[in-house]
Amino acid sequence: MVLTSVGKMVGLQKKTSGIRNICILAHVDHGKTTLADCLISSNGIISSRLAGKLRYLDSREDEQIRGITMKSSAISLHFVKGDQEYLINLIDSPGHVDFSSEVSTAVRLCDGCIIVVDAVEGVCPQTQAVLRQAWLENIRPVLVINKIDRLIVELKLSPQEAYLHLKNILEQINALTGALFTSKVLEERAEKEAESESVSDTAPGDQIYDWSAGLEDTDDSHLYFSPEHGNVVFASAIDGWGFGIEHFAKLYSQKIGIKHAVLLKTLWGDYFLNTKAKKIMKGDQSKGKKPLFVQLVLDNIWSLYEAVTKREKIEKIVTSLGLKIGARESRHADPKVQLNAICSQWLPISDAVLSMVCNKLPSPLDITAERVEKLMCVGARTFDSLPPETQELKSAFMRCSSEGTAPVIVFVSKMFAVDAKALPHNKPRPLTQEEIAHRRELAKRKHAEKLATNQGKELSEKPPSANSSEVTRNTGDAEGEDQQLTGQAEVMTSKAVKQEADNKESFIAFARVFSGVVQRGQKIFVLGPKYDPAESLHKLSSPCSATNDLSLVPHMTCCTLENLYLLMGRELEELEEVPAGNVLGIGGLQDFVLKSATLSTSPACPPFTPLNFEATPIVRVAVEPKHPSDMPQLVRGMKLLNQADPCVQVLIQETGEHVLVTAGEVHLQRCLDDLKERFAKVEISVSAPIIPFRETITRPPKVDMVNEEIGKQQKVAVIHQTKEEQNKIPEGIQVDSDGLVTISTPNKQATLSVRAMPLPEEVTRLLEENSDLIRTMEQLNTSLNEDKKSHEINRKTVERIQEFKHKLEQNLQGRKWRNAVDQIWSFGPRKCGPNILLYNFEGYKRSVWQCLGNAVKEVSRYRDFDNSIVSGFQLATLSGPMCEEPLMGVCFIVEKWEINKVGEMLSTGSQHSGECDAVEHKQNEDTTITSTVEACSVNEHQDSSQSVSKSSEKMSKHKEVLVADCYGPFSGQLIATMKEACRYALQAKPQRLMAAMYTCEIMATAEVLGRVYAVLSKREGRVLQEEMKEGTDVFIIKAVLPVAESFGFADEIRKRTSGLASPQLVFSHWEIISSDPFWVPTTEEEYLHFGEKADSENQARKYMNAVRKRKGLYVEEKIVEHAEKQRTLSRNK
Ligand SMILES: Nc1nc2c(ncn2[C@@H]2O[C@H](COP(=O)(O)OP(=O)(O)OP(=O)(O)O)[C@@H](O)[C@H]2O)c(=O)[nH]1
Ligand SMILES: [Mg+2]
Repeated sequence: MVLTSVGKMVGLQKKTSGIRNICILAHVDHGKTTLADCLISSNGIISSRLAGKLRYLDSREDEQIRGITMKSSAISLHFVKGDQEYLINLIDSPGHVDFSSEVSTAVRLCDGCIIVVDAVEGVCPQTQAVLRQAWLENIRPVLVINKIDRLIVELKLSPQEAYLHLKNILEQINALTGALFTSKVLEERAEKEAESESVSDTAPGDQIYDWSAGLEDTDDSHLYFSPEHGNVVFASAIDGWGFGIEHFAKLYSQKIGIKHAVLLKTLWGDYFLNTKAKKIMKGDQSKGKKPLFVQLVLDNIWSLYEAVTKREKIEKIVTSLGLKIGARESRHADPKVQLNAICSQWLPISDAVLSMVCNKLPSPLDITAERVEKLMCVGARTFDSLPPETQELKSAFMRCSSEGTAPVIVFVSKMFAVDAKALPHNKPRPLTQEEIAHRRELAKRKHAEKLATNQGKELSEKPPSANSSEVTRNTGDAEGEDQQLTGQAEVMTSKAVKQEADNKESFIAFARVFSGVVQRGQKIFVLGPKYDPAESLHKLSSPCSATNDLSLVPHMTCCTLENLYLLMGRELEELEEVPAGNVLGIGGLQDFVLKSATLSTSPACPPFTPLNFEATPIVRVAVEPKHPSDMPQLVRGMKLLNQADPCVQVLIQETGEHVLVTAGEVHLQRCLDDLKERFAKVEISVSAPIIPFRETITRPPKVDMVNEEIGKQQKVAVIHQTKEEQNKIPEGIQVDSDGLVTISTPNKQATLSVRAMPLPEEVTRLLEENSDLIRTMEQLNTSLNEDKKSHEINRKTVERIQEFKHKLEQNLQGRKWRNAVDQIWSFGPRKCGPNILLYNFEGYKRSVWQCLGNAVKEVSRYRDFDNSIVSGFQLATLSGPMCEEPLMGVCFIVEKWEINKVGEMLSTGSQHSGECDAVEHKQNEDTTITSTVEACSVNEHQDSSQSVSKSSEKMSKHKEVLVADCYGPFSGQLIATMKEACRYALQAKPQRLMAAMYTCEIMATAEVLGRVYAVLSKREGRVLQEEMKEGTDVFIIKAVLPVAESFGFADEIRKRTSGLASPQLVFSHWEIISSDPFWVPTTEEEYLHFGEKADSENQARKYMNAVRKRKGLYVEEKIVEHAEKQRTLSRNK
């Protein structure tokens, strides 16, 4: 196979119908990169002998060492099938959960994907996840069942058993697809019904979904994986073979004379061959017959493997298959090599997979209207609400045209860093003949000189070698020295330049052209995610070009496309232009694009919907340079890292620490390596992982720590404890026995009563799941309040909000929660978190449900300050009293909010100074009087010219303002007071910490099962489920594990089980730690059980104190108690 030239590729890029943009998706280690190797070797980029060993697309060192892919990377391949030529832009993606964001970036650029499933492990959690991602992006999948050799060699299944096993896997994966499909159809149907109610006639062209009628009459057969539809390939990537049943159907239709079409339908399934009648009959097992697939396909493969391992009849098989095996392979001692040589000729995997891709996956021209609309409509908007110019662009997407007039639309899904040295224009160009000759001459001369000096100095023990490699090495040396002698200055300068290039990371945008032709040097708009064509279009002068002044337009900049590249795995090839439908690399966007962006020549283009990321960044560490002076490099490095990774978060905490937030341990390690070796290039020290906690409250317990009912026994320490508690609460704050906290602002103008209540678990979960929706509601409400003409709200969004409200109502039942849902004032922290603020006092009405249309335009005395209360609540929920971690599942109810007239007046401020009412100010007379006197004297002193005959009313008002002034602005006081009130209200209830939990699925064989359990229980893991994988001796264990205990877990499991089990941890939920961090024994029973000091382990307190220590907060710890040891020592002296 000859290498395809760049020129050829450029030609292929122009034939859009022959392009396939695909990615390979699977669970970790199911063989994606190995499969990619096989496909690459078909293009001669790597040798077929190395395919599967090289893992060419894993170009990073750590990827090779660890054996897992961490970055998705792309390569373009050329494939010829019959008289058709195809260009396949292939993207290999990582399977490890930590890198699932890389999958999202890959999927966005593709039209189809290959799902790989390990024949032994079957459908795994990530298989499910990637299938869902493919589904969300509306790209079409095909299936490769890989590692079938393991069924033969490892599991030693018979062909019949293997058939059943494979059937099982297919059923599993189809069940997944079915679940995705059904939910979607139902959703679509509901939407259609709603639509047809409101809009009676839609243009026939707009009919997007052909399944409008519902499930019964929906043709979903093309969605499922089935060998007879040609979207399944059975393969062993490592042995280089793979086939779809079409291959065998063709073969046997000639051999046994049954029609090709019939065979295609019956080769997979419960059919058998009646040899006498030469007929295919249905029903295999009942008659004890072999299914066709076993008889005609699997039996052959099994006997080939047997023959090769036993080294019998190999030649016979080879000749009967009509293959030619090289002498080297046929005599090779390792049967694997022979197998590979035979199989890859007999059933070449690349042919099978690539022809399936070309037949079954769509070209860029087949992009569906549905997908286009999804890409174009961000958030709550409907396609119809977009400006007409924008709607017109839909047809450009659909045409995917490469004509000069077509608008250019490009999506950048990630930025990746490459060493500047690796860029084509920085690479050393091959030497010309003359240069080579010149160098050779120099080298020879030098060599001769060296030999002469050597002989003169010492007698070498080694005879001068005649070995050719030695000579070349010497010449190399000679060349170096020669250069040093002759052109030292030159070397110096080139060194400096080189070093500069060394240190430089160049960022390439990983992108796809959706319409038009991008050209090198072209000017183009960069549209940020918040860019809104509706708002900006009229600001731009039509005909607008990228050279216009863009400072007026928010979220839009203009840049020049400096370089365009063809992505070829580790290599980049420079291109002049790239037509629509291709994946490409773009240089020079470093300063314009952070992680992803939309580029277009048309300002009407909307930004694409953001990528769906599945992973939640949860592992955070603080980093600092070993040498403080390296700080600037570190900061720069972190910025680069942030740009180069789609998922990492880089932030500076309030404490000044530089923090990295990553998706998991493996991801963390990669980020740190990158930071140290590529981006910052300084020594760094890394803190232990910062484990996130949440703070919450619970209902008072019914039983005590020794499981006795509370209330029945004598309370020994009750008095002692209550005293202590009272000490905590400062003066001026009243806490009643029910936990209602009443507190006034420092200037005593307002009084708040707040109570905290735990939210039911389901509500907390609902809030968490719907945080995006809550954020959208918040945005809608703000724009309503500002009386901005807000854009039309998507009906779907309204429905979702209604459903959300309904669910909340369902879950907030009972006397306590009467009318609660309607009284929701805000969510927090950050206005979208899992805590609720309710108002429950007369004379106020405000609702988060405004956006549903029941807006209350209410003017009341509270109105000017309600933002302060909400802000106070936001602050309180952002950091709780236990260890300043965010709250979760807490409801604060404001039961009273009184503002005195003065306070009110302060709100209206100086504007109304003339119409000031008589100030009644009974409650706080004492304080006011004393301070007004002071204020007064100061005032008079300062301003002696002031007339004495001022009206007393005016005077008093003036004084009040001054009083207020000494405590700062009133709104600020309210914020602080609200925050305090929330905190004390919390502390009046039993507080608990919540720990982040991972779920993990571990596959382990029976013999290591015990060890897996041991590790799990040591780390406080809880096993949820254990089941045996059908047809294997592998157990699947599902467990939950606190994040706090998870560091090193994967490694420990791997070590203890000698690598036989390896878990993947995925963040799942927050769980309350049942122990009370402030617990001290209070009853006699508890005293008896735990002792007076109760110094047995309290997990929650340990966690809490660790966090407090890290944050530099006061930690209540008894360092030495009773100090008996010391006393004895001193006496002995
Ligand atoms: N027996 C057998 N082993 C295979 C086959 N294909 C791949 N492997 C092995 O499976 C392991 C993982 O292969 P990779 O190609 O790196 O898997 P991957 O899906 O790219 O893994 P990640 O990128 O980390 O998700 C390697 O050790 C391969 O040698 C196969 O067909 N048969
Ligand atoms: Mg891989």
